[in-house]
Amino acid sequence: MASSEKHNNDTSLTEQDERLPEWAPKGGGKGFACRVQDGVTARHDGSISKGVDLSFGKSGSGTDQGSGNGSVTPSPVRRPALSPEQMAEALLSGNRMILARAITLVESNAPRHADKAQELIRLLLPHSGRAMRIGITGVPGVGKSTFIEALGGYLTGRGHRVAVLAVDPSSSISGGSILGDKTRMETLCQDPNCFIRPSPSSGSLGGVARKTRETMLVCEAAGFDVILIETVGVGQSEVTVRSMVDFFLLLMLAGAGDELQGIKKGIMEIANALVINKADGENKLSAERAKAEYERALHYLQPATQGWTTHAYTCSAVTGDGIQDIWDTIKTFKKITQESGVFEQFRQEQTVKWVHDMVQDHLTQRFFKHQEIKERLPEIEADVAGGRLPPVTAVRQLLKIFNDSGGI
Ligand SMILES: Nc1nc2c(ncn2[C@@H]2O[C@H](COP(=O)(O)OP(=O)(O)OP(=O)(O)O)[C@@H](O)[C@H]2O)c(=O)[nH]1
Ligand SMILES: [Mg+2]
Repeated sequence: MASSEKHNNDTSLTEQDERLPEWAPKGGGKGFACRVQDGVTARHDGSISKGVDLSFGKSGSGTDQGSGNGSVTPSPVRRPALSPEQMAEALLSGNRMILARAITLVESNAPRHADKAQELIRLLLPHSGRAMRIGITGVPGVGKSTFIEALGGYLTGRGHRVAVLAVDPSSSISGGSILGDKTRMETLCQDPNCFIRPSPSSGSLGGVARKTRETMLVCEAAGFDVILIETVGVGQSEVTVRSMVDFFLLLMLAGAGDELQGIKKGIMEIANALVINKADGENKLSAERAKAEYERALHYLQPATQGWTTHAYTCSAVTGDGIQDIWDTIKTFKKITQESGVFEQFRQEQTVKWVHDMVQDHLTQRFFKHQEIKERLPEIEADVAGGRLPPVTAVRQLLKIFNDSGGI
């Protein structure tokens, strides 16, 4: 139709562009005006429109919004694909939009992304490892997100660059506390020296952990020097996070006289610091009492890290009291363990364990996805459940099926 043709050809924005659409009632006036908007250089997610000069590297303007020289082709559908080399180069030069894209690539479950993601990790690996990696755990509601907001803000205020990641296996079912966390970390979210990434939301705990580990490496290569990983202190996720951080902090609450109840001894044994949160207002006194009780309990436990005595502390994530003390503790821990060599040794052990975990994950996946196993498994399971087949024999049978059909 003539009017829309004119519309498409005329992209200059003048008063004359305000014209009545054909569906407007007669005499509708300017309230029914419509205008054609010019294209923009960057789309809502910060990606760059096709046609924009994509010169990565140190010479650029420091953003990835393009050169803004007007060479814009409006409304491209796809973002330009970047090679792992281009991504790595942009990341190392501090390009934040590329950081989000690189993490999305690393987190992708699509088989076509796997090789590219691994190549990217390989390129970034030599530039990673320089951050202090801190795990933060505690029961729901203890104040993990509020604590991270307080500690993160304290650190960015002192020139650190902080990446906040999460391992939340429940997010694969419920969407997790992703939105909740982002709203609770409102100030930190807007801090240019902080990057917050919610938990990858699919797969087993092993899968989520692998992605978080790789995301951590990407953030380190991008120049973040403190990594905070939040995980909820129930189930297995805290043990998994322990295996990827240098310092592990357990947040706790002061109970009414029964401080040690409900706390798994195991989790205290893997912590480098017990922090009684919400030590403010009326709670302050009971928090101090809880601290003394935990100190006594810690006496009977093996220290989590050789050469470091785990202590209890109090803090208030809301008022910020005690936050500086905790950061000083983490710095002292780093100094002592680096000097003794325990820091490096622990990281090496973690990397080796990571390899073992990945082999285990791969083999398990391959096994259960194998066609012949899928066909025979229900019958064998039924026999085991019905008491007709001993579990050990079932395992032998399954492994034989897998081996004989070329599974390995
Ligand atoms: N008084 C006081 N309240 C706090 C403190 N820290 C957190 N809270 C409150 O405790 C509630 C839970 O805090 P969150 O930071 O969401 O706790 P969380 O551990 O991240 O919770 P989940 O993500 O659900 O596991 C919120 O209402 C906070 O305002 C504190 O130091 N003092
Ligand atoms: Mg939280």
